[in-house]
Amino acid sequence: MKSYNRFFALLMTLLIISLAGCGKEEDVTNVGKLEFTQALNIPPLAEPTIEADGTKNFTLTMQAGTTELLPGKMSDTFGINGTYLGPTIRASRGDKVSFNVVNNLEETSTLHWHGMRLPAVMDGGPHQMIEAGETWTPHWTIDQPSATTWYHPHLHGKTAQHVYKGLAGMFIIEDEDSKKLPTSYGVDDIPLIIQDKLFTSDGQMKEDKEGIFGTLGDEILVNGTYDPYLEVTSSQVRFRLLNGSNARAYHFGFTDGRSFKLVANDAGLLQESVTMERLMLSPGERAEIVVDFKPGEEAILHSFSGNNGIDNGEFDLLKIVVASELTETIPIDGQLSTVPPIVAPKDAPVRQFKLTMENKINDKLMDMNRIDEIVPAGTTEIWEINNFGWSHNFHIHNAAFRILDINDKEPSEYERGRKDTVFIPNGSKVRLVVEFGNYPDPHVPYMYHCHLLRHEDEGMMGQFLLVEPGTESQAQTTLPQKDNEHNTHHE
Ligand SMILES: [Cu+2]
Repeated sequence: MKSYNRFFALLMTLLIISLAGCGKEEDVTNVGKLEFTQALNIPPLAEPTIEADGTKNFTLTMQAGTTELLPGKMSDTFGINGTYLGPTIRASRGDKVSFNVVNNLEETSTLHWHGMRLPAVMDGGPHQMIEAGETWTPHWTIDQPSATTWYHPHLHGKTAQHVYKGLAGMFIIEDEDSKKLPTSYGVDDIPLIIQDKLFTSDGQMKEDKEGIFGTLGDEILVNGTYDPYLEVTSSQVRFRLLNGSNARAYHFGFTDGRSFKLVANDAGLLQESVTMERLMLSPGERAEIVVDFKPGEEAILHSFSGNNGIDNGEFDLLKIVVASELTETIPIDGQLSTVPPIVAPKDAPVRQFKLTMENKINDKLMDMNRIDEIVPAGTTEIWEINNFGWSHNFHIHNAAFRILDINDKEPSEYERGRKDTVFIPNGSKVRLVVEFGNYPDPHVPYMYHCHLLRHEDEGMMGQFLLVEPGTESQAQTTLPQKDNEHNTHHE
């Protein structure tokens, strides 16, 4: 029965892709169109104020504005402390951090810390709404290995629109291990936020409300820069890749076929680097790569085409122009992460999740008042995800996981690190060993969901409570109609 369903799902997807394709999807490309004339924008590092107890306090102001995304054309955009995207936040493991998230938009939003281990009430999910004009003040202690994480709104039904308009930024966590790699921000440690866009002829961003996956653009912005180039001055550069797109997946590589070293998956460093030439990231996923450069050369970071419906098309992403004299850095060698891999305990509980054509999880659409799963805090479980629908992916809040197997086969070497978001190909079964954070709260749920933002907005999301182990049977399975939705205050 299962294999029949999978076969049927695969057949349907092929049919839809070929219909949707009809020349359009497959021909999408910007290759040959770019001249690489704009210096890549590097989002500024957010400057915290240090409170008496050492807490790093950051102010993030969400606002509307206009931005020259395409040369000579102004687009209506959203941004954080600016008109498009937000600053990069950098903090170290052990740091106490706090935020003033000011909503100067004319509408409600939220700000979610994707990849962060923190109490549910600080998570910035659909329940932590920030009304227009209000300020939300989350705070927590960073307690997880170094990683490239990010922040973006998570208002139910509006996530796609808010992220697409520009509300997103990178959040870098450092520890002793991450210092084995280049760390000079903007010099040899470069953030790359990749987003695809559809533009009207007068330069406004437009969303696709019709397609199966949501917006799949034909133009690319990197850190908000169109037609970008980057000058590098170091023999070895670490790039932090963030797929900040609504639906598109990228197969990263270089047009000259050069290899690079993958050093981190979403939620942390690998045990050792893996040399590779192509790397796929679906929406919300991150990776860190280290690339070697020779004096005076040029290289083009590119996305190659795939056949998953969300990755059709060829794109040049960034031209890298290498200086004639380079700072030599120590080659990456040996052990990177000293954090033990996530291991499933014997008799680890297994939960099953079924993704379907109607963008449902276990035959249900998201309900803000329904708790779908109750998980003992601090435990490690196996989550088995079976995809009978389109291409989807799966993100779990306040957790890190390791891919146990994909269709019963061990994952490739490059996808054995710590992750929080994973691509689930149509017709596949992916098993994850999930290590949950240890912040029990019987009242406020965390989310798990597809990170194709249209799917998420349409309800491809579930809610789980983390509770004190042993109290699972007493936990509530419904939430009061309106609570915990007014946790902000007027300034
Ligand atoms: Cu999906």
